[in-house]
Amino acid sequence: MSPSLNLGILAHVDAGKTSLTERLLYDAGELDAVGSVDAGTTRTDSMDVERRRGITVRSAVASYVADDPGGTVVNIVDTPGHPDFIAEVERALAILDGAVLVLSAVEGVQPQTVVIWRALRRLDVPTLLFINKTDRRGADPERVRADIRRRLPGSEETPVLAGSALTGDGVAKLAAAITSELPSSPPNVEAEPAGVVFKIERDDRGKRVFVRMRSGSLAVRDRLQLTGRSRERVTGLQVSTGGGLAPAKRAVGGQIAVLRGLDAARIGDSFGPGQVEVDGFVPPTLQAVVVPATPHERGAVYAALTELAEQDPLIALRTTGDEIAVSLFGEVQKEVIASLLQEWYGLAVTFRETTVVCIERVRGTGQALEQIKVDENPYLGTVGLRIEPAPVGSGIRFELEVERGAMPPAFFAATEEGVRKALEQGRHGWQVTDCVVTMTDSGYWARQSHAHQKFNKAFSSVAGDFRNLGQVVVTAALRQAGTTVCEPVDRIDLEVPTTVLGAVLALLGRLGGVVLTTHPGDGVTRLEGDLPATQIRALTSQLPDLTGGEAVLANRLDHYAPVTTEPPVRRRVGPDPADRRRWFREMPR
Ligand SMILES: Nc1nc2c(ncn2[C@@H]2O[C@H](COP(=O)(O)OP(=O)(O)OP(=O)(O)O)[C@@H](O)[C@H]2O)c(=O)[nH]1
Ligand SMILES: [Mg+2]
Repeated sequence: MSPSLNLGILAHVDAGKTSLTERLLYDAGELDAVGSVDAGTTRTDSMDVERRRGITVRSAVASYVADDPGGTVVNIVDTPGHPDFIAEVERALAILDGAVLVLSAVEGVQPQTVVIWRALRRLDVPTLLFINKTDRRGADPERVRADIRRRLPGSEETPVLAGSALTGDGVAKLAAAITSELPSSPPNVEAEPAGVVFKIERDDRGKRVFVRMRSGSLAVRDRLQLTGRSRERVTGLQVSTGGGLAPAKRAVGGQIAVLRGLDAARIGDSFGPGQVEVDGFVPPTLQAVVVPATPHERGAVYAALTELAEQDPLIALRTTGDEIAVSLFGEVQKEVIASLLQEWYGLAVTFRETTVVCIERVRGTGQALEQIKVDENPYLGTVGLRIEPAPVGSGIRFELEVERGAMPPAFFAATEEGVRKALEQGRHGWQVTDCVVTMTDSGYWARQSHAHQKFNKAFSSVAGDFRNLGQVVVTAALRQAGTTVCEPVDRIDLEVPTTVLGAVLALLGRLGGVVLTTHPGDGVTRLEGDLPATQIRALTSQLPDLTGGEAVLANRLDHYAPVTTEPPVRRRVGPDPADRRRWFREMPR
């Protein structure tokens, strides 16, 4: 069995990753003709939206057999370059033996080049650099080499090659370097089976789960337990060979396999020992509400988005009442989600404006009580709750100050459920977090159990009573306690030419940023600071002019901070438990 080399092709958007993948496949004899991104005919940009837009959205795998004595199977993972799809790159990083970082001979080092370079160094992935597009007018590989030495620390060691994906110039040398310079994974069958899920597709037969095998061997009919999921049987198996995916009896360490039968699988799931932890990228703090073109398709849109979220775990769905909101990295992602819903599910949607996702933190202590049959309480239950702030990052804790045996466990659980539901929308409509809710009072009417008497809801408490009371009481307590709306603040890492440092600092000041450190370098200054996430878009739109396109910005969520101006409000969906009388009228037992 041949060794495998799982090779990531990474770069800033448009540097030529997909074109280079196509050329490598062609040179290796995998393709009869070289496809073109511009004509929408490449192997790895296979989704309609990718072909139409000419950008890569999802990572794709294509393989060839290298011209080396071992007949190494090179599995190319062609990744997206647009920052909205950085999550795809993050997932790819966890499975690589090596990488080719592509640069344009005209544009040189671009912001995403630096972001990806840092991630590759952090994870110690052996990397070749390829300066592409040397055929283009304005190409200056020597300038780009100097740029690389200056802006990609550590690049003096892993080799820099140059050429053109379009003409094929220099690509044979790159192919040779891939096998001679980058380490491959020998077939590893002895150890315990281990692997990680890095991609999921769906077709009419169900999920296709892409796994990078780290060790051991896996066969059809084996039962596999992914961490945190139930054990499932592998019902189908393909492995990547030169020539693409082929049905196989077993997959072994080093290989990329596509498994069927694992219905519970999600991207990022793993099995067995020795997993690589990838961090450094962060969840999105933007969101937009998805509006179905026809209201009655809301259910279908929700179901479709749930499936998409499985393939892209960072499409986090939030539903509040009738509204479906998705979390986002940026505007292009909206367009891609809309296209996917149209193409795969025949559903037309639009998006409302993108907003940042705030949270609410509890300010003081508040307490409220509803008692059975007192003051118009229509529910057969007594619930008293106290809410108070808890340390940042601790989430919501529910505790009991009443005896655990005072009520059936289901009634406590229903109270907690109501509490958590109500805290999804605080006084300003944002998720309330970092608090402790303590149940101080409880009471219920026991189930009628006399002979000949059937269960009678009119005289017996049910879980619904406590779900409703939990919402009403915690909302009243929260009103007393008060909340502070907090907005996401990003940690920014910004590199600019030192000549324009003053202007950049002034801009950051105007946008409400705080500079924490500055590191002067060779002609450039790198600074770290904090900036409210709402201002990132303003920063990225003004930087190119200010810095002659020389700025390199990376940003990630750092913390939440109280908003200093008028707090943004998110429209409440559904009845407000703070309006007690109305709630009692509209939510009958
Ligand atoms: N002249 C020239 N154009 C190239 C070369 N390689 C790619 N291109 C063009 O550059 C554009 C982007 O190429 P892609 O291969 O889609 O780049 P990419 O890095 O995969 O882009 P994303 O996946 O969207 O980040 C297309 O118009 C290509 O035809 C090259 O070597 N020379
Ligand atoms: Mg591409």
